[in-house]
Amino acid sequence: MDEFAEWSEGVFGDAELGDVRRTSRLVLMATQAVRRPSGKVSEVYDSAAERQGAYDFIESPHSESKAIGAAMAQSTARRCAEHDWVYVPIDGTSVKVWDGTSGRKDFGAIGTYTNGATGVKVNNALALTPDGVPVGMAAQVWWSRPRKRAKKHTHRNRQPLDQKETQHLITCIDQVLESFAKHAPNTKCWFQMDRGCDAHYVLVHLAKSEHFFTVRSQSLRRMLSGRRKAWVKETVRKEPVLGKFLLDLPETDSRPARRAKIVVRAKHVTLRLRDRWKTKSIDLPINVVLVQEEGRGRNRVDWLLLTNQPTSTYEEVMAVVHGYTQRWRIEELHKTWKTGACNVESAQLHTSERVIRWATLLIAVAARIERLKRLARSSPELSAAEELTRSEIEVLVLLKCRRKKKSEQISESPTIAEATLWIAELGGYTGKSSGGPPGSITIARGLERLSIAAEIVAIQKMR
Ligand SMILES: [Mn+2]
Repeated sequence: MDEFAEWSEGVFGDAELGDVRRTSRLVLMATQAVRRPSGKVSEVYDSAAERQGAYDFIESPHSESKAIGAAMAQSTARRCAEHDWVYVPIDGTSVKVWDGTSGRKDFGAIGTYTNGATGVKVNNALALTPDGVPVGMAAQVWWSRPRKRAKKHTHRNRQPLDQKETQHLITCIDQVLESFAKHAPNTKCWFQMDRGCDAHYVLVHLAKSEHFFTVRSQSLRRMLSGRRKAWVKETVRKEPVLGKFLLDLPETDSRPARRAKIVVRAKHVTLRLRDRWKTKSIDLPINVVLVQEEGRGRNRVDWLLLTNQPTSTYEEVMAVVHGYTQRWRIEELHKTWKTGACNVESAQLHTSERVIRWATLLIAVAARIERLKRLARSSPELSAAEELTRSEIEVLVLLKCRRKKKSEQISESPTIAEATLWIAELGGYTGKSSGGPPGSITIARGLERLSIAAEIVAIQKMR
């Protein structure tokens, strides 16, 4: 078995699809997808038989996406069991699928209701080691919104929509907790969530679990218990500065990467959480960390983090801030999944269930690419043999030796950082265009070329 087949068996081998042949097909499909990631089924599977097998699988009434997702989450939890705790960033996104049939397909609305975009919504939970290396997907919860915004205040729709969506987030948290209770009972999750996840019910729910959490507060005007009009941000702002540090912010759609000068403060408070109709309120004791960039820029960092982790010393507060920055890993995963390497939105499948099946397979592939990228940066000295098979390393060394500079020394047993760099070079990485370390796209392309070369060498040896 090569490394790709081994990985695929580990992630999807336990999928309960009612027939072992169906599970074998899924494992085969995933093996090929991780070798040659692409959003289009027809590009991943090049032989007619493989392609037909893949379409049959995706269209079968028995290939339930829930069972595929459950196998993936279970294998992630098992691999987390060796750690005392792991980070679990959760974030919502959507997979856009164009419905060209004026509403006859079952895709829901995404984005704003007026833009007419259709697709499927999803909450993703990713597990990361304490070093910030992706382990795999810890849970996925999919849903479709109605096509049109529900009229407010009708009897049937008394619950506001955003509250219904909060329910999907709670389901996602619960799936993570259930799968860890079963497969990694001694491992704590440290959930990391952005403003989109901050809701009264989510905070109360997390506080009741025995796990850790940090949620960025959406409202800066959350009330403190006991006093009228005591806003939490203003209260923490009056605390003395605990420390200053430099924080490297990654590039986003709206800003370039930059280094920010940060000031932190923290305080233990009791929040008064009230529901939308202000019929009842709950007092929640919580630690608050205020992370602010110095200066006046419009896009400056201004995070109000709510956590159940200790915040009495500078080190403890820094652990909370560092943990929150690990949330960026799920944003990067979404990027690799949706654009670039895996391109899930180009799938062109005709029902949301089929899109979900294929997208679940592709997110496991995306998580593996992110894992390799992060390992090369966080544990560069690790032996490449930890992640690649002997024969793949042999072929990689062979290919590298052909293209090396005269002065370069090539080790027969490279480190993970060297191997990842060579893989990225096969994928067209030169280090010149971005200036940074290899990214997901060049790594994915390099892995594809490596797998083809390794296959040829294996065939040669058999002759
Ligand atoms: Mn978000």
